[in-house]
Amino acid sequence: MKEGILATVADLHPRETNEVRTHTYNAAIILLKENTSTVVYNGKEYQRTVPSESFYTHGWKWDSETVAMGLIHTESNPQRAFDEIRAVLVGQWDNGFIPQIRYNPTVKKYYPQAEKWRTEKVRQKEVPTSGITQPPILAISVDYITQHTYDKKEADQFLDEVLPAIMKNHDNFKDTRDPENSGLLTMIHPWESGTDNSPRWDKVYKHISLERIPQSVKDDVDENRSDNKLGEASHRPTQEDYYRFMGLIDMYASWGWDYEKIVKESPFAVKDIMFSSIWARANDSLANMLERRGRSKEAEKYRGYAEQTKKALAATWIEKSQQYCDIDVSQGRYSPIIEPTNAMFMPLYAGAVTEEQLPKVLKRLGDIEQFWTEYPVPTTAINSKKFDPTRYWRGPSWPITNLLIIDGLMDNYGHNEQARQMGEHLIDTTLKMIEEYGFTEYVDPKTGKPYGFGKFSWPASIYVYLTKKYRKNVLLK
Ligand code: 9WN
Repeated sequence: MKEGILATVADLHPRETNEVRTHTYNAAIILLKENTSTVVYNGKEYQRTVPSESFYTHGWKWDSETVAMGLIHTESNPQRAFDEIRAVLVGQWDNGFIPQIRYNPTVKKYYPQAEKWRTEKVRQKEVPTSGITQPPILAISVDYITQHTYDKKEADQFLDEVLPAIMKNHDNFKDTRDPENSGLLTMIHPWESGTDNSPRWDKVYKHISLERIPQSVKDDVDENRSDNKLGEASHRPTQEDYYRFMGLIDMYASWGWDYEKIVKESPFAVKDIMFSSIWARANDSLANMLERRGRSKEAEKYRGYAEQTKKALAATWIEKSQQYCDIDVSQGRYSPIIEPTNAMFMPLYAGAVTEEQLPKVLKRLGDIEQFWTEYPVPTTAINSKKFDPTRYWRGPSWPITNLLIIDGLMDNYGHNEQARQMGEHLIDTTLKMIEEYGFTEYVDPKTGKPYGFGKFSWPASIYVYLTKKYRKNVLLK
């Protein structure tokens, strides 16, 4: 077996590789079943996958949307995948907004609990939700699962059922998060990005002074925060991060979740390149689905959004720093954020990388001093002062962000030999980290050591998805 960076599971004897893959694949399917939870809203039962029974016992938006892309490949095709999406949509507010968390009223393990958000006046009465959202993978997921549904008629019926809600959601994103029509979406809470304590937000935190966060909020965090007790505190966001997370929630709740005001006046408002890259691809997916249903006039609008966002993403490239960048737009600012994180590779997922930018992006991704580690892709470059191999989104490699980079390289740039080879390598290393260490939340990018909460649904569903999409031939009967 080869040593070092090129050693992947594919270097094993082929039979052995197939056995490892088949074993992990089967274990993934079992875990997805175990993490299925039934929740009752409006007297109706909904089946959904919780991220992890150890802590995340409710429904999370972007987790469920990605999990559905794995579930479609299980024997329950298409039922469980469709249910997963229905269980996301049941929490949609009247204005089209889809919240990050749909709470299960019977479970209390997670902090913050439902009542902290004070969303009663704006959400569906029977579905307790948070007041912020998460990356817009919904349309990408529904496009994928309906293309992999065995029965085309069933797929079409499902599309007709959910397309109005998806369009409403995209219209809400466009109206509330891009009022200036820049093509890039504004996200207003670190949790919305899905990469909670990423160094990308450090600079923006300077506008949220800890002294001005109400003492009652800090006391509540000190007393009730549970992630750092159920999990290892030194791997989680810091207490100051949590004061800011909860301080923002308290402020927005006191503003009645008025998004016009929040986007304009919040001290935390960022044009996020990862969020926006997903947004661009999601609009292409939505346009594809509408076209498939013969609704080409409506498709044009979302295709237009996708094109606009791709151009806007390409324009965030800063030659001097050799990267795309987020932009702090809080309270009228317009200040690029330069941090060496894996968010800079997300325009690949959108198909926004220009021909001229592509070799530069690949060079950065393939640099063993920065991102091309033994278990890539670290969330923060390993040569950055801020790199921390175990602290959540400040260093570890996560299967979800790998998936976005892999699909970006393979679907959009697969015609480029180097991009394709890097994509192939990333598929193998992502599968390998799961094969070696199980379904853990994230891993140390240098050693592959597992961290975070265990028995996690994301790696399980991503394992199924990547295997079925890229490595189908390795599965043994
Ligand atoms: C807050 C569920 C979620 C993921 C996020 C991840 C983490 C929550 C938390 O867990 O965030 O949303 O409390 O830590 O950062 O991406 O969706 O898996």
